[in-house]
Amino acid sequence: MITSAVLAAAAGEFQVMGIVNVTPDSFSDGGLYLDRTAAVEHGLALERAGATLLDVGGESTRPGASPVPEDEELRRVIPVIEGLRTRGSAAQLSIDTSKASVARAALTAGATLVNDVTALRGDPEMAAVIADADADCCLMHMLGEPRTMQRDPRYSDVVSEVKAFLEARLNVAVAAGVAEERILLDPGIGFGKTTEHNLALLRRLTEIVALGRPVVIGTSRKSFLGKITARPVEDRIAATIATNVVAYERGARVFRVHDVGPVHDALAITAATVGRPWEQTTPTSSTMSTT
Ligand code: PMM
Repeated sequence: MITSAVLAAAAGEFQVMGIVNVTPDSFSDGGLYLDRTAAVEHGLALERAGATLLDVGGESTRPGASPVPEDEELRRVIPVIEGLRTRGSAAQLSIDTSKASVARAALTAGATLVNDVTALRGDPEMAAVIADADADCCLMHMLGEPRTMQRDPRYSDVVSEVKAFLEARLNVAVAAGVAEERILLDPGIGFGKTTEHNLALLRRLTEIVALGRPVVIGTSRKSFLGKITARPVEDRIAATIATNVVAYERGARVFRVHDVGPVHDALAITAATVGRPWEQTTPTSSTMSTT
């Protein structure tokens, strides 16, 4: 069954969005899943670990990254979306792109969500592609562009400015024919933001949640976690979990992460404790008895 992130998030559940980067240069997993089969297997493994959404991306947006030509991006992502569908993935598939042509091809291949880090500013045709397909979309805040965004970003009040931006982009999307109930919003952790900016957005996330659309949060392994903990990128799971739990408690409902299993479990406990009535689930495997 294909679940909709928007509908599930609206119902108060959380969704873990597993990251499937088909790129040579993403900051934490670049080059690992460039091969189509490896990327599909990785996506299926993330699904088994608890992801109900898989975000397939063929262009790195890490600070300093250069744009990828359209044909190369298509060559990377479309076979992975087709492969996930062929292999019976039940997850909702998301395409992480700012190019309308890539989004259109991905939607045809089986994706139903467009994750656009430019919030429809990157390609004038993007809104129409999403509206025509009646797809879900995620609009993210970014100050500047990936090549230069971490060069001294400044705000007078980062939370108010990100909120105003997201509200304006929500209005643009709706005016262009995208159904409001299909839109998710993301403050864009790490996209033109210092550590203090990222922390302020997490601390005051309820102000973004107040816009009334499900909020997506992407902190996974990001450099501000390394700045605070002094841990390298491969050793930031605990920090990633902490930020996602805080974000859930402040109202975020979709969590974009690399380490799906640990984050899923942390959110399941958080949701059971502070989010909604607990329902018993049967453990899939058990190696020891617990009391
Ligand atoms: N972060 C990255 C890429 N895409 N999309 C959304 N909606 N939110 C994010 O925070 C986000 C994103 C960069 O992380 P990666 O290079 O590990 O994919």
